[in-house]
Parts: sequence; structure tokens; C-alpha cells
Amino acid sequence: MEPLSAMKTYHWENNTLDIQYENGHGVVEVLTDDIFRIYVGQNGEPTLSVAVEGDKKTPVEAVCEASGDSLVVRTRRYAVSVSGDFRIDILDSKGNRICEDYREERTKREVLSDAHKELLIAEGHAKPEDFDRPEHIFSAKKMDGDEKFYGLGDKTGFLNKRSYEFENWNTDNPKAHTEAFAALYKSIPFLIVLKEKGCYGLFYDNTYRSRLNLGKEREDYFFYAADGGTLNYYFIGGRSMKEVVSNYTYLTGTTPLPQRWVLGYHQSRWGYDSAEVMRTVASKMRELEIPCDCLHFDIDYMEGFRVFTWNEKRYGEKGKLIEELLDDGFRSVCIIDPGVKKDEDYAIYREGVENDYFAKSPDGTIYNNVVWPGVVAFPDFGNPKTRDWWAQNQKFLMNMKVGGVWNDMNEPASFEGELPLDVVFSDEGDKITHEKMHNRYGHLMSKATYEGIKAQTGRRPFVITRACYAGTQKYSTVWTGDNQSLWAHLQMAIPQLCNLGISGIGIAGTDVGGFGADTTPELMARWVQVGAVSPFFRNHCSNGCIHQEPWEFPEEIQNIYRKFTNLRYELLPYFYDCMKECEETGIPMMRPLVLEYEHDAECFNCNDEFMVGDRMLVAPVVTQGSTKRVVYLPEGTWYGFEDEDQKRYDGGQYYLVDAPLDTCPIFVKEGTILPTYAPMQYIGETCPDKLILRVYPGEGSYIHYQDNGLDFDYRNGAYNRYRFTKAADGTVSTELLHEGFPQYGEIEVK
Ligand code: MIG
Repeated sequence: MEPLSAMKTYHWENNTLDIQYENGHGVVEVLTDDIFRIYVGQNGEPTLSVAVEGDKKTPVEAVCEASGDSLVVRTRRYAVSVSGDFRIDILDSKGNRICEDYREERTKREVLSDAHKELLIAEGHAKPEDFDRPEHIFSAKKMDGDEKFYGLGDKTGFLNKRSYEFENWNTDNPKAHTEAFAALYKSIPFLIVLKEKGCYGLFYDNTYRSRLNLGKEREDYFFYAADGGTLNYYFIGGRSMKEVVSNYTYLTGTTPLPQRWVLGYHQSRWGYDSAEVMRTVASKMRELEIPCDCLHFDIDYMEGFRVFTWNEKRYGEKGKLIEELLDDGFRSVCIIDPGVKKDEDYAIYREGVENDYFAKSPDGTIYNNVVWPGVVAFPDFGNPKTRDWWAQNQKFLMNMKVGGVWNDMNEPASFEGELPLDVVFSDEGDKITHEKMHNRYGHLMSKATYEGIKAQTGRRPFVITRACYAGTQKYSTVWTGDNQSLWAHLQMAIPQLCNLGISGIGIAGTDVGGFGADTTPELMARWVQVGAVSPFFRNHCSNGCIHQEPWEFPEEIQNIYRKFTNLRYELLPYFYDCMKECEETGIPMMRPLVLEYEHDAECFNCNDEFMVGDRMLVAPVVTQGSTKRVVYLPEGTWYGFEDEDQKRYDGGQYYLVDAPLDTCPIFVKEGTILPTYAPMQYIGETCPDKLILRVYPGEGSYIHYQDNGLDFDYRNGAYNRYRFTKAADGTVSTELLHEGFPQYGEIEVK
């Protein structure tokens, strides 16, 4: 990419500044007072976005004026100053230069000499392409020095991404994920920059392989580089970090409200390989009185791993087991991989071939690779007809009353090496190659799945995906893929889920207990404590690892398991309220402390605590053997959540608290009113008749939301909204702000 130079003319119309240069054109488009789209048209224009759907342009007042040799586009909140060479500086309303293009000469650090690179290649520890990645697109921004970086989806490591480089290229790497990993399953090129002068986001909307180097190369700039496509990004402002997150989800969509039971407990394992095993798991959950709403069917349930088939030999007559489980209050979720087995006797494959639904090699033949079923073809989800077909295929599962669909292996992963970059897919009506398709594959598969389920059931679809791109939250929840039963992975779960949340993904979870490797009783107990208060709560592990269902552990651990799963169900109405807030504002249920307290330096790098909603702080133990921990409580007054005597803590300081194995330190803010349910074994389709308000010292108010927890009737007004207010004398009053659903029979104050 050569810099635009020698401005010729410019045009300002419809809040869009279009500047012609000798060698291309540059565009600054005002979408809202806070959001600007900036792109460079050089060797082609940016193509249709998969992340941003519909017209996001609002009719705000904006002006464009010449100032010296720059052009300045102004809204109420920001001024975008464009200099003669299309360098961009963004100023806030106080005139602070909050985001500036880096203008000095770039100086790479040469870490490895050429001779060393050759040695590494010879040794087999590196490939030539690991060095000097292409930089078809490059854009560097100046660093002031106090930047903290957040977001980027599911990247490994710590909350603050400063001094690291990450890559956007959906990757299934079976090794234990560490902070040295550049990429995992998801690519969300959305970066949040927090510094003294303010907070803003940058969303680089380009699905080619790309990188974000966040002060690793040099401390005075950070950069974005991509292998292809165009430089096409959004500056996303806001008066707070929360507004930046909200604005990002305005652009890419928020997480829709899930069915209520989705927030219950899920039990899974790769290797529940018969109806008998499924029944045993179900009955043991009930026997142990550990609440559970959902069982997951991994790949074993299919006929030879053929998607949309059912193995009757092992799982009995199609649909029967699912109904049986439903009668006992268990939903079933079935896994679906994208690869379709190459088999002339298999209807799905034949339909795909006949209708041209599969990705092709450049020579026009169907491209094949190997996955679980053996040789497979890959649906071309960029083709709307393929998506319709895939949506229709969900009928197979929906007719059996399956409750949700789990989309795995959609990076896409393949056993015989990654798909070559030149495999041909569609981009709606156009043709593109795998280079551009890769990072959108999981997104489009999820979209097709969501639309199929929605059309066939009328319910809020429950989709879980491993791979995704920016904006996937509109269609799917996620899990963080193949973690391992390692303390380091329990530790990483917190920053990873928090960063996913502020990258728009409102419902995310880790495999509780760890997927690979063997868990320990203590690790399991601590992981359940985190899982129980994270958005998606599922115990899942790999075939070949020791079993980690609750009954596999000593009674002490089972009791802890029960205690925290019960807590989960008690708090369901609070979590559901958080989900409603997330649908409306994009602010996730599980939040890093910095999202609530962005001016408190103690929160910038807080990796082992998180907020649930805006009034509950969780400080779990995530190190082996610890029974005490240091807890930071931000400003304000806090109370111990579980304390019988409601112990008071003054915020803005650190405490050393007791946390024996059966305890997870949780705190709530002064004046908190928490909506809770009485204990239950599963929530299913019900909305309990009784709401119990758990109140803490101090005055406060709380908005609570109630609906049927199943379908979209709430969008036509079928919901209640209550405001509970606690006065200084301790009395709690209830106001009904909206009525559209049968009210609770009883609201008890505790
Ligand atoms: O290569 O379906 O991440 O959750 O149990 C393994 C079997 C394929 C990977 C998923 C995991 C799932 C497993 N799958």
C-alpha cells in the first residue's frame, strides 16, 4: 500500500468527505456523532461488510471545512482532521488529539538475523512465511505512552494487550494456549484504546489475515497490517469505555436475548456415545440434585459423522431420546460440523453437489479435505443459496425438538492441512478465495444456523460457535474452544471472557473443568465457581481425558459443585436482566473492572476479578492451593454477598479475604437489590411465580425485566418491567413500568 499523496480535489456531500489523490481516493464518512468510517480506495473499493449489516448512518449535523492544508470534518463530539497525504488525526470536543496517525519513519526491531531465520527454518521450527509477513495494508497510530489495549475477542493472555502482537486468522491449535499464541479460533479486529485523554475504539473491517501490533514493535506507535483487502476502519468514540462498547455494538449488532434456560447449567463430554450413557448422565444429575437444563451431544450421535443424521443403533429411534430427556427437563444441543462427507449415497452430499453448494478448487472441481467423516466437501456459506439450504437442514434437528445447535470446526479446521488460500468461495454474488473467506466462514455458518432455527421454531435460536468474526453475536453464542485442565487456563478464562464481552460477544463460556488434559478435584471446584457466574456455563471435556462430571469427585467437591450451581439458578433473574441490558446497550453481563471504573488505575490490569452486571464483583481463587486472596474493591461501599451479617467494606483499597475451597469471594455494592429465584432442578420453559429480592444496606433502586423466556413476543410488548426502590428506612416499593406479561404471584423481600 503506497500512501495517498498529492490531493487533487475533494467532495463533501451527505456527510461524506471523498478526497481524490494522484494514486487513489480516501473517504471519511460520518455515521453518528461518535462513529466515523475511514477508508482508502486504491486497488479497488472495500466490499460488502459481513459484520455491519444495514445502513448505520444517522442524520447528524456535520460540517467540513478547510483549515490550512487540512480538511476538517466536525460533529458535536469529534473533529477529524485530514492532512494533504490522507493522514488522519481525531480531536475530541475539548481539542485533545485523541487518536493520531503516526508520521515518523517506522523502525522495525530486527530480532533475528537472516542467518538465524534460515537456521530456524532448517530445524523445522519455522516456515519462511513466519517472517516478514506481507503488509499489503498498513496503518500506524501514535502512542502517547499511557495506552491500555482491550478487546480483540478471544485472544490469549491478559486483559491488557499492550506490548503484544496478535493475529486475526481463525486457528484451531491443539496445544495448550498461552500468551505467546498470536491467534485462536475467533477474529474480531476491534481494539479499545484507553488512555488519560479518553477512550476510543478502532474496528478494522477486513476479513483477510491481519495483525495488530500493540506497542510491541516500538513503544511510540501501534499498527494494523493485513495481507489483503483495503484499509477500511471505523473510529468509534464515546464519553466512556462503556459508550465505546455500546457504539461498537450499534455498528455490529448486540447479542439478542437468549431463551431463559440457556443461562442454566449445561453438561457435556465428547464420548457420551449411546442413549444409555445420555440417560445415565441425566438421571445422575437429578439424583445428585445438581440443577441442569441441557445435555450436549458431541459428534458420536451421527451416522459416521455425517451431519444431519442420527445413529439409531447407538441412540435409538430418531427423536425418542430427545423427547424423553425433555420430559425430564433436559434440552439437547447437537453438534454440527461444516464438513459434509463425500458419499454418493448420502442425500446431503448429493444435494450439495447437484446445487453447486460446495467450495471449489481453482480448476472448478469440488475441493476436498479430511475431517471426522473422512473425505469431505465444505459448504460455501458465502453463497446465499448455500446458507438457505443449511438453514433448511436445521429442520432435521428441530423436528426432533433439539434445543440448540453447536457449530464446531468452522475455522474451518481440516486434518490434511489448512485449506489452500486459492480455494474458491462466494461473497454473495461475487467470487472470492479462501484468503478472504477464512475469517468469515464460522460467522456465515452461524448466521445460516440462526436463521434456520428462527424460521422453523419461532423461538430465540440457541447457537454456539467456535469460530467467528466481528458481529457474530447477532447470531450465536461462543465458547473458547479446546482449553485444557490447567490452572493457567482457569486464570486466562477471566480476561478472555471479559475481552470477548467488550468485543460484542455477550454470551461466552469456557469448557468448565478444562477440555484437554486431566482435571483435579480442586481445579474443578474453582472452575465451577467461575463458570457459575459467567454467561455460558458448561462442563465439557475431551474423549480420552478423565471424566469430570460432578459425581466423579469426592463428596466435598460434589457439595461445592451443587452449592455454586444452585447459586447460578438463584441468580438467574439477575443474569437474565443483564442479558436484556446487553441486548439493549451491548454492555455484557461479565465485565472487566476497568469497564466500570476506567479512571481507577488499579483496574487497568485486573486479571483475576470481574463484574457481573454493574453491582456484583467476583474475586475467585484461581491458583492451586490458595485459601486466601487479595481482593481490590473499587470506590464506593461494598458488602460481602454471602455474609450472614453483611460485612461492610470501604472501596478504593485492597483486602486479604478468606476463600477456603467452598468459597468464592463475591461482593455487592451498597444499595443493591438482587432479584433471585428459589432453588430448582431446572428452569425449562417456566418463569417462576415467585421472585425473591435480596437486599443489602443502603438506598437504591433496580429495574427488573420479565417475559416468557422463549420466543420473540417480548418484541411486541409481552413483558413486564418493574422498578424496585429501597428507601432509607429499609422498605422496598415496587412500581410496574411496563405491563404485558402475567406478573409474579409473589415478590418477597429478604
Ligand atoms: O477435534 O467434536 O472444540 O469441543 O468435543 C475435536 C469433538 C473436535 C473440537 C471441539 C470440542 C469437541 C470435539 N471437537
